[in-house]
Amino acid sequence: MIRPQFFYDALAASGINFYAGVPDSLLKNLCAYITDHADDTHNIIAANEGGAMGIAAGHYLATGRIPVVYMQNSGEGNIINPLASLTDPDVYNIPVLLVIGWRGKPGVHDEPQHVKQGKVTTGLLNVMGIDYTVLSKDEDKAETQIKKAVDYMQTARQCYAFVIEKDTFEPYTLQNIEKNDLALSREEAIQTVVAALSGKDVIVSTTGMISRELFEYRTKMNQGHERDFLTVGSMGHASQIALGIALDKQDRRVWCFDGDGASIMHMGSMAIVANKVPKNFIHVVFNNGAHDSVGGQPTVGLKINLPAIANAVGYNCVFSVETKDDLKKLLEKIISQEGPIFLEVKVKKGNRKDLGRPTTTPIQNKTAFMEFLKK
Ligand SMILES: Cc1ncc(C[n+]2csc(CCOP(=O)(O)OP(=O)(O)O)c2C)c(N)n1
Repeated sequence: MIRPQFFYDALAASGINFYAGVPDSLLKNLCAYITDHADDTHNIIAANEGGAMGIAAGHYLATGRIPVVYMQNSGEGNIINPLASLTDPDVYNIPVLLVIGWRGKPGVHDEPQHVKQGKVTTGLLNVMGIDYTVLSKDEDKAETQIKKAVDYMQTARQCYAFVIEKDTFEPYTLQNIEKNDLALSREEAIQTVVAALSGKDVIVSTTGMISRELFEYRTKMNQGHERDFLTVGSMGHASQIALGIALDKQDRRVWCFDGDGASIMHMGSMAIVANKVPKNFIHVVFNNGAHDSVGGQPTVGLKINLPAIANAVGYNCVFSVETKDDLKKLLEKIISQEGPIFLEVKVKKGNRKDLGRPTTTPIQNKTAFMEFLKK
């Protein structure tokens, strides 16, 4: 394994000290090191990976220096457009060093949402004409790779990618943890909301721990899983899936269980929800101000006023709560209100250490959910 400090220092020695990206579990130790060592103007946690490419390109335009964009390979989809129409030699020819966590690498067991992306990770780079290498876990070899990559980017002015396998970086514990003083846990908040639902209601839940906690609660309560569409991938799109359902199934309430990171990733979607005025739509954002599921790196979630944004784009009613009692009272009240409703539940960071993963496959989930919707 290589030390995050070694990688960071090796890039700094080549004049590379600007980072933008979206955190990833495979890059958790590197992201933590960057968060602790680069100041706020040199490490921007972006709304999504495409946005990170834009920030990086802007840095290059302003300084002439090569920036780094870090991401999970699931973010590759979000960077295809900027790669093709911004940084490519056929357009502006801007060099960016991509650091891509390789979830779902063929031969390495991973969750279903990573399998396809893992298979196409390097193929997508090939098709986009991005030269890449798998970063070595040996520091001497990695140093040679870094020198080669920097030489290439400086000469050709083109992007280059380091693809990062599992266990490439040594452990590093984040020191600058942004603590919030909230008391309610996300899991308790999820359970409180689910307990208030009627038997006809359905939930579309977002990527990461939110779906996992929802799944475990249903198991614990012997409720079955057919009312929940667990959006295990497609980060940031749960509200649009819920909208598609709500528009057709107007006799049911459709709840979207979102994260702050996910809702901010494609925030424009809120405007589309509000504009369609689905009366049966309730958007719940469990806001812990962090990308909790991949290491707890900060989002801007608790620094912005999400309900005010929902209000401004036209949700029918918006609420924010942070205690279990207030959440319970509010749920009794909103049951009789027309949507689209936006409910922010401010929660503390962290999860149960023994939290499991869904034991049904995505196809089983889809089939059961569609059957339930027909009833
Ligand atoms: C496009 C994309 N980028 C990055 C990821 C990796 N990822 C999975 S969950 C997650 C964090 C989600 O944060 P949030 O929505 O705030 O929910 P929390 O984990 O805090 O409950 C990230 C970044 C992903 N799955 N997809």
